Amino acid sequence: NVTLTEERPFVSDANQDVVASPSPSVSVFGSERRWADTTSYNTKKKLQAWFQLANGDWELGKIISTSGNESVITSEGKVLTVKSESLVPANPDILDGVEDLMQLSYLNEPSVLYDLQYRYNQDMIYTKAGPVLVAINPFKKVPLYGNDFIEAYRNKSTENPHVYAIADTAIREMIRDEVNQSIIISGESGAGKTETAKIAMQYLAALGGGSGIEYEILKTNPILEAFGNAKTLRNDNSSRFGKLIEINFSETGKISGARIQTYKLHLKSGNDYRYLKQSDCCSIDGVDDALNFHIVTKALDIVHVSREDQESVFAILAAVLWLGNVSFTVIDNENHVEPLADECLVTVAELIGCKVEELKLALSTRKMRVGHDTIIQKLTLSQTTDTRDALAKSIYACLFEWLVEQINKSLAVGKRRTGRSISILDIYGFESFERNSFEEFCINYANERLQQHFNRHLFKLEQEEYIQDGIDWTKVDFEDNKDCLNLYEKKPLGLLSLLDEESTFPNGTDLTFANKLKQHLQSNSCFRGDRGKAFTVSHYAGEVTYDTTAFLEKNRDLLHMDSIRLLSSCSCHLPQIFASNMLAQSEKHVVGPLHKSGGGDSQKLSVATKFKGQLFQLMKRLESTTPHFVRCIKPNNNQSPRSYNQGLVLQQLRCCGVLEVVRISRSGFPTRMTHQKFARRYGFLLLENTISQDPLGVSVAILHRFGILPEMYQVGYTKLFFRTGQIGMLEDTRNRTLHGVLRVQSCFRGHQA
Ligand code: AD9
Ligand code: MG
Repeated sequence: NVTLTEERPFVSDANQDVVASPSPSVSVFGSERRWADTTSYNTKKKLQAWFQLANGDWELGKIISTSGNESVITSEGKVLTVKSESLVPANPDILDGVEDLMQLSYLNEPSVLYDLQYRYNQDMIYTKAGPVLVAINPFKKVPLYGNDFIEAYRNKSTENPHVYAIADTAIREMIRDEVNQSIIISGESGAGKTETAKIAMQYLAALGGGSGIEYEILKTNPILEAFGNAKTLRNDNSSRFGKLIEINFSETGKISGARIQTYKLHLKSGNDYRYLKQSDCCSIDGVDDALNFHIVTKALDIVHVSREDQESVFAILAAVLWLGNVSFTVIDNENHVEPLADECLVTVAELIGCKVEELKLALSTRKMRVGHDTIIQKLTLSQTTDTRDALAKSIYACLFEWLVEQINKSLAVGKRRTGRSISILDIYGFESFERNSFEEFCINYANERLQQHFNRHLFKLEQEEYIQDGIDWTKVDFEDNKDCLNLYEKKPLGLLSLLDEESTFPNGTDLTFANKLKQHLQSNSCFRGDRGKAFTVSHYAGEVTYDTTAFLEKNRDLLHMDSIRLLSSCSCHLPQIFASNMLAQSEKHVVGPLHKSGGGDSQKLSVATKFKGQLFQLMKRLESTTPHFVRCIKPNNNQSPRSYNQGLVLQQLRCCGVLEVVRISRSGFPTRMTHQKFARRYGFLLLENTISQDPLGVSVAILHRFGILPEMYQVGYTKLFFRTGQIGMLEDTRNRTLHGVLRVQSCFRGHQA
């Protein structure tokens, strides 16, 4: 039991309106990018405070004495002397493990970290941060799912934060407001996004089930995972595609169909999936491949992919693997090569249904248009290998798209699309590594857009509450990330435009690209040109330095027209479908001033531009929905249960904007209290008798009597709104007047009892 002295900040006596701390850690209209976390505060005796260890972890201590700018604290039997200003206020024990971070009296980084850890240690992996659900990957089975839990959330007999609760709110709001909903799940690789998406689907299927289609929808998971996931260093079952699944509901709230949109992003696949044998990860402990194969074929049956088509699917998979084994031999003294006409080449040709000779040409030559003539250029070994790999990748990508198409056909809603939908987005989160390349450059751009969506939503929520209570919301200033988005998107002088321009210049290199950025973007506050080929972008989640090595190459789509033509002429069952698709697409993309200089086979949309196009489509779809946000957090890098790495968690909380939510909620008028409550709580501090007066009158009198500055509060119809820290002063006075010493803990218990 901790006895708290009167200097202890106010702890609310009602569950719902706990008041924020009096520590002015954020300048309200300040330009700080991140919410300050190490603000010092009155280091009074006996207070609990956080101090930082050499390794960066935070530890809890109790202040014994303070002299000058140093404090003596005890922590786990040790006595230490620390700089007072480095202490960060800790919350009273009674607030240990609160369900919503907003309930914390002191909202600082160590307190947030501690709250999440406290809950995580008890298998409470879900916590709210205002409107956002934070989910920490348990890396083990936790007893939180299944019918009993679904039932409990359905009939609202539990209020614990949960993905089920998010899904439940989505359904209710969809029906109540007749607005489509979306559940946006983000986080690092291995943080649990795909599992979370499945858990949400499980709930939606249980509540909206009945027609049987929900069963099909759940079965799409093993199929997409079988073809779209791979083992990586960070996740044994890592999704190699972003996914938006839209589940359609009838007017009565029953599932009527679904649609899946994938964002095959041309990312990572190069390194992560270059022909199975190279990475020595063909078996995973505890995974039964034969059983999984059986599950997948059964699931394909359920989504109406015929056994014949399934055969073709596996034939195409085999073709991809054989293609990887095609080898080359030098044919002249200019180092040009052609493929060996061995078993590999012959098998590939047979499986995809083309002549061996055609395949050979497509792999070893390139048609170029020069003026009105077409010339045939022979390729060197590295060029042919690239061509081969690009072909294999695109066959695989087409196969995957074809599967998604089949699934969508099977799940298609009836022709009448009158009902509403809930979409679940499972997409990569913000990434920042020691070395960041083109992939991170694209992923972080997408996250910057999603963050903007997120900010706007938060802003709207706040705004609604202010307007509802008649508050002037123009006084609330939220930080925006539009400068960074501008840096990416501005034409012609933005990161994406400059990248595309340089990618089409025959003499463009990564270095000329980096120099061009420095030349044109130096004035943008979110950009910094670094030494050599690097540049730094100031993202909402922090600075990221990108190395431009291979940017141009990755941005140019390597698949050449020759390969596309080959695929479109194949006779086998499946490529017909997708190759024609592809040809149509690439022809569509020939237009546009960007690619004028390319000529011949390079007239295609760049990877970054395609990415941007897809992102805009995605945003358009999301913008017509009411969003719900889930942020998945990976507590350690070893995929192991019961291990919580503070530094790792903190970095993710920053990247996924959880700390931003906290900051945003503090930058407006985060403390709210009804007139009645305010009058009851502080009315006795007025000298005059207030019993007969109305609560609003008493409230205003209190505000005046204690000289609270007009810019520090707003009076709403039903509530008073305060800036951070204002209530603390009143609370001090109240406590001193009442007791001198207040036992917060027992007072709180008394209330809860
Ligand atoms: V990636 O960006 O696709 O590489 P995800 O999707 O974020 O990644 P995933 O959902 O695949 O991660 O989760 C990784 C692993 O964590 C799973 O295979 C499970 O073993 C584990 N996991 C995640 N969430 C849960 C959970 N709620 N309960 C139990 C979980 N285990
Ligand atoms: Mg995943």
